[in-house]
Amino acid sequence: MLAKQDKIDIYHEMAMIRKFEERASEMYEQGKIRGFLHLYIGQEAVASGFMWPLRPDDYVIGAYREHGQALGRCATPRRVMAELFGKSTGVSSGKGGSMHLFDVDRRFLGGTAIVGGGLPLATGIAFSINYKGGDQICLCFFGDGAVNEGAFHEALNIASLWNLPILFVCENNLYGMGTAVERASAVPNLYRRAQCYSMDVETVDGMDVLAVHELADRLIKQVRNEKRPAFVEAVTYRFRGHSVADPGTYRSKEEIEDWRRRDPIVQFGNTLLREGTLTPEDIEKIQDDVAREIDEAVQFAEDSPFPKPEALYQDVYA
Ligand SMILES: Cc1ncc(C[n+]2csc(CCOP(=O)(O)OP(=O)(O)O)c2C)c(N)n1
Ligand SMILES: [Mg+2]
Repeated sequence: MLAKQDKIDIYHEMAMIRKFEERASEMYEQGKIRGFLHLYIGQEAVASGFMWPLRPDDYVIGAYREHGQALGRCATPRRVMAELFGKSTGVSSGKGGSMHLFDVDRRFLGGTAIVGGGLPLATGIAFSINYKGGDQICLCFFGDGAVNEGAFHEALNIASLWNLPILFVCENNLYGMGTAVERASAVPNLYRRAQCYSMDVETVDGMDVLAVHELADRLIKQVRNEKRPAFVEAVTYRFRGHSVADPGTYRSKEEIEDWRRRDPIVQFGNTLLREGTLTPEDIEKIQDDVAREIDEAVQFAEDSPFPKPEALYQDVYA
């Protein structure tokens, strides 16, 4: 059970992630952010619900739609925004950008642009946890598109065979770029793809943060205690295009509207109002606080310098 303050903090975090993404989209249109920008809007309940029960010494791996996950893992909005701007104060010193957020202090080890590329990394991290006799876990996020990559199958096979402490979280937002899951996957119930590797599998409504949190809390404890991998298919939806450059002609207006009615932040806000945890004034104040916090993050990014040319040779692994 979540304490009252935890619920308020989770609501604040989800509202902050949403506002961050909306402002990032504006900054992209103004040419302040370049390259790819994949927004997480609509999927906030997955990042917040899964991240909340983690310990600070656990590890997290994301894919390339990972702003929400990096922010949920306590990377401050100012350092993530600065990274999107390519500034030296960013989480990856301005050399990673949107798809390569990395925060070693918070054990957020990417941000990977290669679809499915995070899964073998998670396997290696979990192997190192066992090798060193630790009791951390690795939480590994990826999209529905990754399930059809060879790396997915190699990683799940080894994780199960070697009893690795990984919680695999597939964010099934029903599309990989413009391709619907049922057009890409012979078995569209993605949890069934993991079931054949002899691990516990679950599905969850990825628009309901309380349901996500309850499941995450239970499975994180299970993975930690049993030192066995587990798999979750969180069914969710991205309200925007694949990237900000996507006109999104492959989805109907009705479908998008249907999912928007299940907006995870609005739903959670309504629950908190109904149970008396928050008043409408509290919600308004949280929204104002979040807007200020993100304004400050944008200002910080604007004011920060670009990396110096000599920084090209720093942080290079050889
Ligand atoms: C190995 C590889 N193949 C193809 C691509 C091109 N690509 C970029 S995103 C994407 C779709 C991935 O969809 P999904 O995993 O469902 O993530 P979502 O965008 O829905 O979050 C593809 C095919 C890539 N980045 N890496
Ligand atoms: Mg997808």
